[in-house]
Amino acid sequence: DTGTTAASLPFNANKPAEYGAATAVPITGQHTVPPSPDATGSTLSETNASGKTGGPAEAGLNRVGGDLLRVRADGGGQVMTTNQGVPLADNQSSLKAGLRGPALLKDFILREKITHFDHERIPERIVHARGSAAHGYFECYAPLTDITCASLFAEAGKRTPVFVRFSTVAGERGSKDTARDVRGFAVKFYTDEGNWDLVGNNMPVFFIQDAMKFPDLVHAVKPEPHHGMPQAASAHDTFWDFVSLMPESTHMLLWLMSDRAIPRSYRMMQGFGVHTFRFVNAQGASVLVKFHWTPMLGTHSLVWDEAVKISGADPDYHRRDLWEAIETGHYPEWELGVQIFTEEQAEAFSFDVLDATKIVPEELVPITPIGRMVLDRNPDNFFAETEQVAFCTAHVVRGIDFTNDPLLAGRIHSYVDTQISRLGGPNFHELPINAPLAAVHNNQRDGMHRQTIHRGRVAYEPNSLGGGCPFQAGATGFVPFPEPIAADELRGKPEKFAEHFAQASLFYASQAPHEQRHIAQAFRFELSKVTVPAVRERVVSMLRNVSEPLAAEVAEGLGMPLPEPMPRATAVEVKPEVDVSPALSQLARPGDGGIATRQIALLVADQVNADAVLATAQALIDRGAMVRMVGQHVGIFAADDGTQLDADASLENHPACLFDGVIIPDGQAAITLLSDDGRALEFLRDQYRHAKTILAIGAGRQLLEAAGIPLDAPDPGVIQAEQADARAMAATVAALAMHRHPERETDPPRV
Ligand code: HDE
Repeated sequence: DTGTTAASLPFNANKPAEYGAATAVPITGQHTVPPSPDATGSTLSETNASGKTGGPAEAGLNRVGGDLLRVRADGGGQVMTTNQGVPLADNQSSLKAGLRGPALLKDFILREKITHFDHERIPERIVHARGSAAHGYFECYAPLTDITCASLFAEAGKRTPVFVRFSTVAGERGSKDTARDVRGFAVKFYTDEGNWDLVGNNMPVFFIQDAMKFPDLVHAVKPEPHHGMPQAASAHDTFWDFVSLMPESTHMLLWLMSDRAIPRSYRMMQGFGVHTFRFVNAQGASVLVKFHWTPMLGTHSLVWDEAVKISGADPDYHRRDLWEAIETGHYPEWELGVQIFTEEQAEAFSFDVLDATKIVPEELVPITPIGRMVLDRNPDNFFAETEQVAFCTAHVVRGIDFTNDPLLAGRIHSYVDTQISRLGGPNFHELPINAPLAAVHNNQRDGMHRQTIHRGRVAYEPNSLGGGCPFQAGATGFVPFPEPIAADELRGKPEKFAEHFAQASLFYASQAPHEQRHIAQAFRFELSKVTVPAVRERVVSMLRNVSEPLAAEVAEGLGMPLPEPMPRATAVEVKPEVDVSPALSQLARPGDGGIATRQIALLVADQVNADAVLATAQALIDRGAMVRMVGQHVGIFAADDGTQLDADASLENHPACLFDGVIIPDGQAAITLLSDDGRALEFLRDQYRHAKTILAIGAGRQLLEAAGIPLDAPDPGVIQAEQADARAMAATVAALAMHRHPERETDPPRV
């Protein structure tokens, strides 16, 4: 006996008798009652019932009423057990011969706990390893029965549950969110006629035209195999070596070097199905379609210097943003649209719609809105849902079919195949997050980790012993579109696939001046990390076929002479239908003009002007913005009227890159303090350099001067006001709604 009384032990309130002879008699543990879902502090959001959470199905919704409640576990108020359900007296100390004795092999409780732990990890995805996901629903605007018999598009207002995972491509599971990269945009629709996975990206084209090249592409972009560097970055030799030998990647490289590759938020990026798909109606007639997701908040990006700094300040930046928006009830929303065209139209295009390195310009085929998607519930468990979800392009439903895009063909195989090793066998469709809400009946049996208990002795077809069941649906089931094919077997590509530059030029020409500038800067940065001069040269020679000014700017930035243009793969002159497509600029989709969920820093220090702090905070909060007081430390500051202000962020733990805008309140003493603080000055310089909105009230102007912010030229993003009055706040809100003020940017930056 150590002589210590149980009550005085500070270590583990649930296990008062942890030491000495008292351990011979296990003591019943204690538990605290968890807060109700409504209580503040709860991280659960079950109140946001979606079809997948078990809320009652409303009229006109899917007839399936499945939910995840059946598999949810919650230990609140429960006794602890082994995996066999045996209640545990003690799961904190191993079983030993004597208090100081050796641990005993028969301790099945220790062994079960450690064994399970030893096997907790599963292989990460080969690509798109890092991601974040959420539940929600898709709502159809109007019946599309004339062009597709897909049940989710059958009725106006019909809701289908969805689970959506956003991801980066190159980085490993624990890598940063703000790498320059493509973003995955994968949607699983749990329709009442089975699951449909629309596994897209935030860019409408891809690097390669044929699935055969995918392993090469991924080997080139992933960390180099000898030393495992760099993590989550395309800025290295092997990537640029490969793509510069593959001119078909030019168009995608323009997108990758554009601001699209560093989105401000998953909630503020477009999504694309990339390939041309088919809609098929009940009569078997087909049209070609391209899928587009458009965010209601508009398309917005970071700037590169900001993305680099966020990588250090908050590697989970996009994950946190999505999670917090949903927890605070600001449910992200996208509109689904389709470009609809016929085979005959497609044949007349200057490009091939089976070529995934090409878009169909919106000026050629406009987007028809067909529904909206709302994400309104965070997952309960990251592993069970976000990690185990298995998206497969092969998962289509009646009314939706493939085209002969050779990239898509490889994907139809790859996704199912990869889940078998990643999720440990062919029954991954039974994992709760993957299981369709529609019933599953077939003669597939057994395999690793089978959950279903099939009844009866019939597992074959045809059968008479089971009454011929399960029976084939015939014409009411999935019938492939009967595309006529008569051709020689060969390995090759259509003529039109050989044109690699026209749409890259179109993309570049369609960008706003600051977007073009960012593209040139991104090429400069990435290629400056390439160590082999011949690789840099090849990329610049490629760019000469896209835009001479762009090639010249990049060459100058790399201190190299202009190389000869890259020889073209085809002598055939392509006459593009459009030379400029305004829809390709992010400015074309500014969003709803609001500032909801924008992160605003309110700088505070002792003696800050209380009126200015409270008035600005209120005005921004009223419009849905997220306002944080950022102090020289976290905790309490005394304002000039004695009000206690509680800062929940500090200049040290929340640098400028994490905010969309900053307010400098009035208060001479506070401004003097901040003017002597290098962190405060750096905060303002970064806000300015990253083209964000700054509001300075009264004496706040002195902080701008101390930080060296240029105040000579008018700048709609730098607002100075004597008071936090309605006029000042209106100007600030308007400036924040513009997202950034790129007209302020210079290269190199002035500040
Ligand atoms: Fe993928 N891709 N991909 N991909 N992809 C995977 O599947 C593949 C491509 C995309 O959040 C893998 O489950 C091949 C285009 C997303 O879980 C793998 C080819 C587009 C996700 C795979 C492509 C995508 C993946 C890795 C060329 C946009 C993440 C783990 C033929 C239209 C889904 C996995 C999630 C994931 C193969 C090209 C989007 C290996 C062979 C084009 C969003 O199966």
